[in-house]
Amino acid sequence: MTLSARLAFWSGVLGALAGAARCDTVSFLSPTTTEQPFGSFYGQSASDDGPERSLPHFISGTGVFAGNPYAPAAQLPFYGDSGSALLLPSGFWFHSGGPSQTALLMEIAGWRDGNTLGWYNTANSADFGVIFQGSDQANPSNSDFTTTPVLRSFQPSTDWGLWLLPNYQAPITASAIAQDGMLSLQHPEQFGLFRDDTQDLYYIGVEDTLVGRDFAGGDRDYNDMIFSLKNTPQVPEPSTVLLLGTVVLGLGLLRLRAH
Ligand SMILES: [Ca+2]
Ligand SMILES: [Ca+2]
Repeated sequence: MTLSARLAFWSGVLGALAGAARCDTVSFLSPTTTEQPFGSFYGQSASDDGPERSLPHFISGTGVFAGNPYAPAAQLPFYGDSGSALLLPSGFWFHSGGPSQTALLMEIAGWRDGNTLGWYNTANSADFGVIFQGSDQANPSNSDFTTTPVLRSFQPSTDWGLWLLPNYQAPITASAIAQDGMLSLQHPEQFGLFRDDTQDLYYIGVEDTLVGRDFAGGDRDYNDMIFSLKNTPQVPEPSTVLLLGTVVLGLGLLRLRAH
């Protein structure tokens, strides 16, 4: 084998390993949940806060968010249930290797001083962490949309979801999350989940008053908290690496014999 052929071979092997490392990082209760085109459902949202300040405006960098350097300014797809006329978001959770990086980008909410966001272990909701405290503020006020991102890094469990405790001022407890929290698995309609595939980055908007599965509650502008999220893909299981290594070694031995 020539040197260039060897390099091509090993870069192929490394590429295969990297591909194995990039596990799917979001899962849904409903198997029909897929990426939906921008413009349907969330794209038609109005807002009680005033015109042109709902989540889709932030995603597309339009309305009051025009020129905001932290708005993705793209028509990103969102995750919804294509089996429903309402495009219901399905309960979702992440599967990742951590740590996760997040940036609070916007809060337009009467409860912006109290809304608290965190992660929880989907196998045990007593295992949880706070991501953004109520006192964290990305923009100065409900009428000043200048973003100064609040950056956070956290190490969640392997399978984890998001919770929001609306206007919660007391120390966070597991029972408060279970009783009062809006969990991504039980209340997926509180979260708008968008994904920028080019950067493996999620943009998530939260509604801090109960929307309900009939979408009759809240004003559904999903701008009460807007943040980006980047997860670390889970590394392959040691057994997978061992198997791939054995295959590579076997291929090498076969090549040696062929010579
Ligand atoms: Ca806040
Ligand atoms: Ca709202």
